[in-house]
Parts: sequence; C-alpha cells; structure tokens
Amino acid sequence: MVSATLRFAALSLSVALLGTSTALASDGTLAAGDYIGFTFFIGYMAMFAASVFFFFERGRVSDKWKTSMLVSGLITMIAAVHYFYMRGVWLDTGTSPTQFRYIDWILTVPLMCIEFYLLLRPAGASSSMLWRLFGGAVLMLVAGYMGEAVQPASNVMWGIISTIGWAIIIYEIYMGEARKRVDASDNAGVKTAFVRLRWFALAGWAIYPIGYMLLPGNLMAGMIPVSNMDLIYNIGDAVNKIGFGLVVYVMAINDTK
Ligand SMILES: *C/C=C(C)/C=C/C=C(C)/C=C/C1=C(C)CCCC1(C)C
Repeated sequence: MVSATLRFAALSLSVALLGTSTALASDGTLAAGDYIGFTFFIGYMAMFAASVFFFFERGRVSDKWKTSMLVSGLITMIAAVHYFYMRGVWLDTGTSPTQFRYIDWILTVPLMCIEFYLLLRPAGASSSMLWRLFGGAVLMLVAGYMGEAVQPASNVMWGIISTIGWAIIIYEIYMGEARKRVDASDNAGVKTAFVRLRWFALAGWAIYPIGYMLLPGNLMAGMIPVSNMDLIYNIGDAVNKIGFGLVVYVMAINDTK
C-alpha cells in the first residue's frame, strides 16, 4: 500500500518534470564548453534518478529503515526540482541561481539532520539532539544567505557566523550526544554508516565554505573566477546528497539480510 503510493508519487514527479521541460526549448541552449551548464543538467538528472532509486528500493529494506530510505529519496527529489529551476536560470541568464540554491539547502540540510537522528533513534537518540542539529543548520544557512545575497559587503562576518552553525553540527556528531549514542550502539552497520555520514558532514560539506570564500571581498577572492562557484556547489551537492542516501541504503539493505 505505502509502496504503491510511493511509486505513484515517483511517477507523478516524472510526469510533472517532463511536462515543464518544454520550457527548456524556448531560448535556452547549452553552449559547447559550458561545463557549469553541463553540471546543472547532470546534477538534475542524477538527483532525479537517485530519487526514483531510493523510493523503489525502500520496499526492499526492513520496516525499521523505511523512513530513512524515504528521507534519502526526499533529499534528492527536492534537489532535483531545484536543479530543474537552477539549470533554467543558468541557461537563460548565465548567472548564479543563489536564491534557489539556498531554498534547496534550507530544506535538504535539515532532512540530512533527520537522517542522523533516524539512524541513531534505535540507539536512543533524543529529540533535543535533533533540535540542536536543526539549530546549527538554520544558523549556518541563514547567515550564509545574508552574506551571499543580502549584505555581500559583510560576507566575511556572515561567513564566520555561518561557520559557527556548521561547528554546532560537527560538535554534535563528533563529540556530542550523537557521538555517545553511536559509541553505545551494538549495531556494527549503524556505526559504520554513522562514521561515513559524519565524514560527509565534515569533508564533503567543506566544499561549500570554500566556494563561499571565493566570493568577491572574501578570504580567497579571485583565486578561481567566481562563476566557477556553481561548478563547485553542483559537484558538492551531487556527492553529498546522493552519497549520503547511498550510505543509508547500504546500511539498511545489510541490516535487512
Ligand atoms: C545538499 C546541500 C548541502 C549539504 C549544503 C551544505 C551547505 C553548507 C555546509 C554551507 C556552509 C557555509 C559555511 C560553513 C560558511 C559560509 C556559508 C556557507 C552557507 C556556504
């Protein structure tokens, strides 16, 4: 029943997205050598395919991990829809779709926090742990948006505030309650998955502040032309969102056997 509903949702999503893609032909063409444009298209299709994969595979894992699989699919699905729009902005204007980018992050990063929580819930994770992760994510992203879009002249200050939010998340998973829960867990698969997800949040996510520091007036300004920031963000998103979901998938499948 539930899996039939999900199949329907995946199907309607594909139909909706295919329907809107007629807008693509209006005047948007992808120039040869526009590698940023390439990554917007590849990112869109990869996120889309990953969502279908996670929704269908959800039926194969034990009940305990079904919500985790659903969340993996939601993360890539939300990203697929935003990539559809971002790809359009890039084609039509050649500018950075910063607003869509942050709208995407403010939805997907909290879902990634939920993924940590769901993984550790059988080990006794508290809801206050989830709220601390949410708090860190909101601080990180609101401050990042302020620096990137609202007050670019103060982007160093906003970047520092944003980094505090990221540090709250890193502290929680490396030293806080999340760490204690996973240490106490007797499920080897959960431990491995947690360590992998944690690595994404530390190393995989580091790509974003690096991109941010390339902004005019920021610490690494001018080292790479700033339009390439989208290239960095696009590759980072694909690795972090699809990779994150795959870690959960591998854990769930192994735990089901
Ligand atoms: C799927 C999207 C993800 C995982 C986005 C993650 C975004 C970040 C970790 C952004 C972090 C930032 C800082 C730590 C400081 C500078 C501003 C940001 C927002 C780029």
